[in-house]
Amino acid sequence: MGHPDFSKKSRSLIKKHLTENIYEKLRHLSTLSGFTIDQAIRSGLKNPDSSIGIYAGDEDSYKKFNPVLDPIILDYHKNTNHRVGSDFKPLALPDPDPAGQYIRSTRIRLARNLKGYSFPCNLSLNERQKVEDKIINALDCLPGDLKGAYASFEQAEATHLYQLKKQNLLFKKGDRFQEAAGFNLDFPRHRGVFHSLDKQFLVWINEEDHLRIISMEKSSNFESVFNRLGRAIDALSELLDFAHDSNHGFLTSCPTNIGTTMRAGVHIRLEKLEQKKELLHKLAKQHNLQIRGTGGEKTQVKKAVFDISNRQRLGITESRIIKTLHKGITAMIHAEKSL
Ligand code: ADP
Ligand code: DAR
Repeated sequence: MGHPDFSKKSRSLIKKHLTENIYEKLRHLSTLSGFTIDQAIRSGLKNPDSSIGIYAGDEDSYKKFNPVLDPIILDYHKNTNHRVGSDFKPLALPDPDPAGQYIRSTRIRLARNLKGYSFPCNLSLNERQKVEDKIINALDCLPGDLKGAYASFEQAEATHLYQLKKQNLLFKKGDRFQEAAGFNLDFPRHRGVFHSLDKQFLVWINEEDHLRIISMEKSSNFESVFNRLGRAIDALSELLDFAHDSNHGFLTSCPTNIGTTMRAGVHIRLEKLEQKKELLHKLAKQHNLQIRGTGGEKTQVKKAVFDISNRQRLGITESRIIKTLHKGITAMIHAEKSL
């Protein structure tokens, strides 16, 4: 097979950076788990509107395919390395919306993959079960307010799953980008959601990464949400080994998430700024924030409620991300009040 035939309409980074020379270099290679470049780019080939178009099938993908992954990482992150340590030192931050006029909820998530296992788009059923079992055993050891229950998509009581769904705490089957990449193989087998008793701490198992570690509150209390996540990742890091390298930081299925893997965001109602989109986008750009709909990635904004989160994940510490978000959201609330 010659060079992959990306659609003329495609503007993806994989199309931009997978030159004929690089493809010739990579086409006969496979990673330690047998994953190939052709498997990695399935999604970008099938979905011309992909922004990235490639997913890693294991940690070795970042070594074997680095001739194309590194240019993509530089293009997306404007940086190629994550030579900063992790920083989850507890923060003291003033509440940016103490009267609760604007911010509906605050959510911070991390992605992690277990060292030595294929990533979710490249997992056999047997391996996926081993990943699920390993993570559940670690979650059983969490202390204090992180203690909770696991809702397996296959075995949990329907009422339990229904309750979690109603509270928007479950994840759905992968979208068409993830479907084309192989993330939905055997769905919903060996997938599920762990939640603390107060439902402010969640772990999604075998979604786009082995773990999506989430701290969230229907509040604007950045300090409480961040400090809970810090306690959780410190505990889980004692129990599990995560895929990581000194250059890229923590390794994820999608190259957009490497480094800290952190997306910290709020759902915030900004009725006046919705009528002044150019000002809203100017403020987002100034503070290096991204805007999406509240229904998840690539969804539309509804009723002037925006999902606003950090853009930078690589080459920055976790506490710097929160401080950046805090400063940007404070500026947006100030602008909203002054309109
Ligand atoms: P991520 O990649 O961080 O998981 P998505 O935008 O795909 O981001 O969101 C995943 C799910 O989490 C969606 O159902 C979305 O509604 C929910 N979510 C994201 N941010 C928040 C938030 N600040 N408050 C409440 N729910 C949120
Ligand atoms: N939809 C894929 C991935 C974009 C980044 N989002 C993730 N990883 N969920 C694309 O190439 O557009």
